[in-house]
Amino acid sequence: MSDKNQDLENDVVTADPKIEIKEPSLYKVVLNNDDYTPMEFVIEILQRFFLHNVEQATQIMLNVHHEGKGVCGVYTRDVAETKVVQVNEYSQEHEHPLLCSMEKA
Ligand code: TYC
Repeated sequence: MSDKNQDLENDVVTADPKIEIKEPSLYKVVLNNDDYTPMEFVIEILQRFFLHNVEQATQIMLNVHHEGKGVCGVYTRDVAETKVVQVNEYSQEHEHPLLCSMEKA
């Protein structure tokens, strides 16, 4: 089985028993805390890449700051991978050590 097919795992029952549909696996995109990235920059990331409003973004940032990590959003694998790359590139361009990663949901 290919890697991508392992991402299809949740059976969906259809009217026709011969037809088996699998839903894609979901992944959490996670922000990790650090001591140097400005809080305002993290809030900007959460608005720019995850479309949170400023209140949601502030809450998620503070949760990461206090708990060590936090979920920005849940996506299919390709979307999650793209967001991780975009956030890490944007943080590097701005010379902040902010780290974004993903975990199976
Ligand atoms: N801990 C950082 C500070 O005090 C803020 C921060 C929050 C950094 C969330 C990263 O994912 C993060 N400036």
